[in-house]
Amino acid sequence: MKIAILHGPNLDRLGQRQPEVYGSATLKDLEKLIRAEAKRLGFTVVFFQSAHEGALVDKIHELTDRGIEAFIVNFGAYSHTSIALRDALASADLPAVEVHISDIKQREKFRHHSMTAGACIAMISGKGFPGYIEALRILSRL
Ligand code: CA2
Repeated sequence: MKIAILHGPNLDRLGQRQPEVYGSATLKDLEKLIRAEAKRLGFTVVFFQSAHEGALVDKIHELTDRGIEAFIVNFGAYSHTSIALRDALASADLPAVEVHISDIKQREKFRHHSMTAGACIAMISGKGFPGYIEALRILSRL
């Protein structure tokens, strides 16, 4: 299975600030962890991060047209607001799992709802980096 892991704004800053919320490891460390588990499961993974909503929309369409088979997404703050990203995932019509490193339900009220999770088969929140491993395993069972 070919899976794309998409990250939204500020996630490229992981490990640099707020370690009490997001831990002290970097996005590169996270990619390494995901790659190792993906290899065990026989998955091919591609990574993309952008601070731009439209760039994420374009990437979902581009990857879909090139035959990607599933998505793992953490759109960061856009998760809470973006109908465009939700529509892009829905139009791809592929299994997607949303991951949040922090527990969005235990944080500020404006983070409690995810707009984009409605286009996903599952949402994992508050489990740190292992949440991405859980997402891979969910996809491996499909
Ligand atoms: O918990 C998550 O994974 C979030 O998607 C992270 C987003 C946040 O807006 C969501 O509500 C929950 C923000 C990522 C910001 O990452 C930072 C990394 C280093 C320093 C500061 C922020």
